[in-house]
Amino acid sequence: MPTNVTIEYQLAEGEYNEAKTPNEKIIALEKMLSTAPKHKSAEKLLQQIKQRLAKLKQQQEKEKKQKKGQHFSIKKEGASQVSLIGITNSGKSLLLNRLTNADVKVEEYEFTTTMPEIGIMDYHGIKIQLIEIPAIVEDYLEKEKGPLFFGVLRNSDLILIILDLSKDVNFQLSLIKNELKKANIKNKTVLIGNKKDKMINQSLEKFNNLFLISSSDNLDKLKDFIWSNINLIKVYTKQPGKEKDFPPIALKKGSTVMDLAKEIHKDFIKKFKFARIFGKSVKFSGCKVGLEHVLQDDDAVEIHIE
Ligand SMILES: Nc1nc2c(ncn2[C@@H]2O[C@H](COP(=O)(O)OP(=O)(O)O)[C@@H](O)[C@H]2O)c(=O)[nH]1
Ligand SMILES: [Mg+2]
Repeated sequence: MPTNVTIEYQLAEGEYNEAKTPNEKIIALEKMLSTAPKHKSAEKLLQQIKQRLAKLKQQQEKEKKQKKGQHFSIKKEGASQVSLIGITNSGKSLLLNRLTNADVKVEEYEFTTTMPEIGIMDYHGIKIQLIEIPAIVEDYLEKEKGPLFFGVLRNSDLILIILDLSKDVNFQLSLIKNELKKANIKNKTVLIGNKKDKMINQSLEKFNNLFLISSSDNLDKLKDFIWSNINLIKVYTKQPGKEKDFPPIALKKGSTVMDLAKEIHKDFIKKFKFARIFGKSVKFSGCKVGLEHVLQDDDAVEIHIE
């Protein structure tokens, strides 16, 4: 114990020794700091307190940031969650509005979207959740809400990188890829070149799987493109002699008749006799198959039970 400490200091030190949480420790250390003697021989003591305090605060800050990143996620709705990212003004909001039921502000000025915006896209009766993330900038993770927004990407089944074709695409892509890399986000990405109508002279050959579009184009092909990059198939159920039922059911790629039967009703498997398939996964329409048969996109399945 250094010389000449006050009773207040001793009490504060007692509190520190008994503190259980980092926050309690910080409060006690602050008390110690304000009550510690200020004369020359106590310099070392002051230094020690300050160091401990700084370390604890730093730790607390770090934990706060991490928590933010982890805990912000948008509740998944529909069969899949797809995020849109890109530089400001690349046309993300307009695309979101056109693809979904969203009605988000679209403006000529920059940084219009300041919070994630959500919409539901209908794809042949399958609901897909689309989320626009506020525009990518350098050092995104260091921005106040950066970890929060990147948290959404981590949760997404697919990330659409929206490139503005009226500006340098190489620059945009390296900025975006670099930010994703720094954040260690490894979710699947695909490229969409937007504002095709205003494309500047630049070579796009090296980008494979790049989908080009402008706001005057029909969206059907873009929807197909998005769907083909999601790890799902859509399968229709059907009653004998009738048209296929609507809406279809979304299943993981590689799913079997058994997976479909489970989705519909648990008793289906017990009573299952055979299924007839109308679609790509069979050689002829109405082919009889068993529970292990692997389904394909757009198959219609007639399940026969005892
Ligand atoms: N010429 C052209 N303009 C577009 C296209 N898509 C969006 N825009 C315009 O680009 C601006 C920015 O659009 P916005 O959707 O707000 O971009 P965001 O910042 O990425 O969300 C608006 O003025 C849009 O009307 C397009 O395909 N062609
Ligand atoms: Mg926007």
